[in-house]
Amino acid sequence: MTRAVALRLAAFAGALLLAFAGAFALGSAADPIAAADPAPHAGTPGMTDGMAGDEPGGHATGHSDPGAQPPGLAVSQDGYTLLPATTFFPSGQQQTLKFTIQGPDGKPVTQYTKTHEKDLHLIVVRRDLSGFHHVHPTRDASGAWSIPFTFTAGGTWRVFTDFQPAALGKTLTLGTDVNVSGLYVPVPLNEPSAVTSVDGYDVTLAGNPNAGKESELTFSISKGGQPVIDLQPYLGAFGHLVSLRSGDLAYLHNHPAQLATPGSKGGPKIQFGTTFPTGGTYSLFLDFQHAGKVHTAEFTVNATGNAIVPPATTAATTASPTRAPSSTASETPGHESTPHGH
Ligand SMILES: [Cu+2]
Repeated sequence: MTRAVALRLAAFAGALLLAFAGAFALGSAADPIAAADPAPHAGTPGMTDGMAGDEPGGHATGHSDPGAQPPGLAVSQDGYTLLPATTFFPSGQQQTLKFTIQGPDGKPVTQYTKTHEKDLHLIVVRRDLSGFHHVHPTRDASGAWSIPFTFTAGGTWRVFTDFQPAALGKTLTLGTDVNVSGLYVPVPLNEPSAVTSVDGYDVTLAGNPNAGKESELTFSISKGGQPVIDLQPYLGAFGHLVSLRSGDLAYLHNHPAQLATPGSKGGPKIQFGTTFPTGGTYSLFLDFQHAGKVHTAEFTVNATGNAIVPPATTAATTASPTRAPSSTASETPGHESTPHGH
């Protein structure tokens, strides 16, 4: 089942749910337990030091410590803790996603070292790896981060914060789960493919995704059969690649080695060095900017070391896109509503 089909099923199931909702409301109104608010609970306990996810000016190479966990699996690490203001949200309504990063002194962190032009990168995705967003919240004087955000469907969503405290010589990626009410229809991953489409762009992927050693991944972007040769720098790079491991959503964030100075042009190829920590299936989300808009291309990759070879004639033969809900970067509030400089 493709994601597009799953979405249509979700819409149909939603109509069914409305039909049942009245009966359910009658039942729950008489039941004080069912009507009670769920109590907040803590996230996962702190885990061990992970690989550096986002190294300024280069790409994540990963430490060679074989016992280390990848980033993004813990809510607390090295004395820093992600503290969401709430972990309960309704779906389909714009809410304020608000949180602090608590430092080793117990206070909200207010001093950051920028990575890729931002003090903090916020990645939001549902646990089934649908609905990916990469946005940039704003921070108030007290250290609280916030951004308007709409969770498009029910389910458990993962919120990652990718940042470097000024007092720490490395980046951290802390993650927490949040609970979104509303209909939950899990969306299966797309089959692995060397070709995808987003917003009228055709994107191909070539490379040998290895586990445990660096793999070179090359994305090529075309539009209407023509290679795109005027990609714009977005947050200091021609591409940003977030890879999430299926199963536990371990987090990798990579940037191309090639520099993207202001006003320069990139494309059609964007190359990344990526170290998948283990074998397994990963969702890859490539952000790139063209003609003033940010787009997110999505791939499913099996880290097996086997070559991914795109077909020779990709642009004209690309199938209709199978899309995750709300993964269009241009719809993302943070890309439009927050200034890119601080
Ligand atoms: Cu970012």
